[in-house]
Amino acid sequence: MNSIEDKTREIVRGVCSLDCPDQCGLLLHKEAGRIVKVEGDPEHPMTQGAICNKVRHMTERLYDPARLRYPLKRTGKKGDGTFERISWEEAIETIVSKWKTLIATEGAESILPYSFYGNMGRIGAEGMDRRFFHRLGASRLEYTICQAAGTEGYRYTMGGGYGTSPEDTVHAKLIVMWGINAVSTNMHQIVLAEKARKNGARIVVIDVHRNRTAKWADWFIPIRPGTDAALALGLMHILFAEGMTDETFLQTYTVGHEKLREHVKSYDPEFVSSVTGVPVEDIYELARLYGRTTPSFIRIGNGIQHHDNGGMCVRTIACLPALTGQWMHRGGGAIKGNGSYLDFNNSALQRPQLRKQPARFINMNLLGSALLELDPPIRSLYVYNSNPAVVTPFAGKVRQGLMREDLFTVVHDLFLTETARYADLVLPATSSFENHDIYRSYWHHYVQLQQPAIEPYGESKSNPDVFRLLAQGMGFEDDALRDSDEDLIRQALNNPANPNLEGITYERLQEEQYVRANVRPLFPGRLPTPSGKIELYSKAMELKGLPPLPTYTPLPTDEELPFQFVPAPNHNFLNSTFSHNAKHVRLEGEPKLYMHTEDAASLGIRNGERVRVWNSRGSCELIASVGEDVVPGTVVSQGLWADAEGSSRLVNALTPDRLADMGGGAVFFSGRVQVEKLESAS
Ligand SMILES: Nc1nc2c(c(=O)[nH]1)N[C@H]1C(S)=C(S)[C@@H](COP(=O)(O)OP(=O)(O)OC[C@H]3O[C@@H](n4cnc5c(=O)[nH]c(N)nc54)[C@H](O)[C@@H]3O)O[C@H]1N2
Ligand SMILES: Nc1nc2c(c(=O)[nH]1)N[C@H]1C(S)=C(S)[C@@H](COP(=O)(O)OP(=O)(O)OC[C@H]3O[C@@H](n4cnc5c(=O)[nH]c(N)nc54)[C@H](O)[C@@H]3O)O[C@H]1N2
Ligand code: SF4
Ligand SMILES: [Mo]
Repeated sequence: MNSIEDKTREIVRGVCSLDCPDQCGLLLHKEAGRIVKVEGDPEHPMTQGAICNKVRHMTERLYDPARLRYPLKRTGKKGDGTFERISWEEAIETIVSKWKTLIATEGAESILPYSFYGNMGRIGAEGMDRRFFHRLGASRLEYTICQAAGTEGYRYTMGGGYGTSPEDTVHAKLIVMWGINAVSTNMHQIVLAEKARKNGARIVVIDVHRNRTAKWADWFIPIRPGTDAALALGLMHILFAEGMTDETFLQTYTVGHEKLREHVKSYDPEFVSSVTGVPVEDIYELARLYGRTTPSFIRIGNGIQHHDNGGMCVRTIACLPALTGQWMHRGGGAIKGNGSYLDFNNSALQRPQLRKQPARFINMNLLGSALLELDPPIRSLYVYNSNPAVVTPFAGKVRQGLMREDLFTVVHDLFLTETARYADLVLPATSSFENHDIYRSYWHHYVQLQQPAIEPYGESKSNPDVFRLLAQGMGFEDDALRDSDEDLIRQALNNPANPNLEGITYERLQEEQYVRANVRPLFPGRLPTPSGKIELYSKAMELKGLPPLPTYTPLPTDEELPFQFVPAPNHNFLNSTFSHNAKHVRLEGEPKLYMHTEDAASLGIRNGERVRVWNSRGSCELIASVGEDVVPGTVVSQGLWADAEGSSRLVNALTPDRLADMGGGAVFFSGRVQVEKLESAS
């Protein structure tokens, strides 16, 4: 059994459902049917009882007075947030009758589901929902907002989301955190790196911002945004030139190393320095440190791939460990994401064959244009597990789309988010602790189970439950739309195509809670690339019209404005989750804009003053934090803040909705802005 009982209280095991690589094991302390405390489970092999501050305060969110309890219908203007209570029967009937009419008049493609991973539970995020929308024939969403560009880039090099086993990284002697703020976003990688450091490892951080992770590192290398591929190529230049490569590994396990050797001759350290702003001596020092240290490990973050050239940047960095043969050493190599090791049976889970006709795909990063410009138009939007009015690029355009009177919008969430305020109908969602679901990390190798730990809050329902009701309302008779949560879990786990999951059954998860997939070292072995090897030269890229060798391409001109704007995540929120919860907002303080002293001085801006940040797309107001923590010419904000009365903190008002070089990815960090001082209150 996975519950420990005494007379008054109960502790049950749980999983953190947030979109975070660590996917911690939790202990949920219950009293009188409520969760009163959330702690880390010391028995979880990877997370070992440590959890972040955000989730330690999870009860503040679970029982926040603002949490939605019942379905709502809009009574005021779109965006006003005035609603009245209705019953679930009325809500489902309204949706079904609206959709039946739309399907009859304009076709099912006029309906667009919009979701992401606000809850990582697989059957809630990509199970019954996918089945339902396939059967409905709705337009199809491309899930590109997070890691799409980098995932595709990494795949060209390595064949999929396969990297170093995180537990092995304690053996590394050099750890490079490249474009990742792991102290905030992957805290157990920091725990492991700290152990490695005790054994003599050196920690290097490469970032545009001296963030929490950079402050903790042994060596922080500031770099200009969007230039990391040039730095990686400069390192390769030196590795080849100074004979620090592992020729046996290159011959045995890579393709294209001769071509790469020639190609990187043009990336000499002087040129690379002029592009990246990293001094020539530092480029040499880093190359020699990397070339002479074994095992060395690179944690590739999401920051570098949220740029126009992000896919190629990740593909390029992913080539580095091959040059020195790091994959042969325990703890050596790289992690971008490890999700592919734990692939569930997606076709059994999602049932694409329920779709009777092909439908158009819509890139989620282009939601604004999709709502405003598509022809034939989208007439209905169904949002769950996501808050697009805050998280999408060019969010002003998204909000303009959401204002359309003729757009029938349904939002299923735990809170009246900014997106929900534009909805015609709002449906209350259960929290993950009220649900039955399975989880797989995209960093460690454990599969985890969440069984309902508490009753649904108010009248809230889980995602699969709502889709089962909608299917019934639509009159869909398919068995697949009636499967229980447990059926879905069993079907997802049964994946003969992925031997790593062999032996991981529902029963075992019930008993053991955390089950490690049977992941083995990548080498010696064959990769799922076309050649079976690490592709330093990629034919597949060539066929797609991409440069087949790792290449640096400068960012395109966004706008002729002085600053590169990098609106990254913050410590106390998880994307926009927690931005509605007073406790977490207090912990985070104010939305800041980090600026270099010289830049601030040239604009007459002093530390702590309010500034307006703007470009042609929009504007927002932040508090200047002036110092030496960002490279000159770059300004950094942190966090996706909830709307505030009277001023805009919507950083995505400014971000471009161009697509990255690969995967249709988002380019949140490639926009340019101007900054100006607002009249100070004092
Ligand atoms: N506390 C917290 N944890 C989170 C999240 C959160 O919002 N808050 N979000 C979760 C999600 S969905 C994700 S995808 C991950 C993201 O977490 P990370 O992988 O850490 O990625 P980001 O935080 O987007 O960016 C990391 C760093 O990239 C830097 N950066 C930006 N541009 C460049 C560049 O051109 N070069 C270099 N070298 N650095 C650059 C930024 O300054 C930032 O410090 O975190 C997850 N965990
Ligand atoms: N400027 C800027 N913008 C960014 C980023 C950035 O770094 N900078 N990061 C981007 C990245 S990497 C990502 S992943 C996206 C994330 O964007 P989103 O996936 O939209 O993430 P959240 O803002 O956390 O919103 C998730 C919503 O789902 C709801 N939710 C949670 N559980 C459930 C459930 O079980 N059912 C239902 N129906 N709802 C639920 C939560 O209450 C919350 O409102 O943001 C992107 N936006
Ligand atoms: S948000 Fe991340 S670090 Fe925090 S408890 Fe969840 S999985 Fe662990
Ligand atoms: Mo993400």
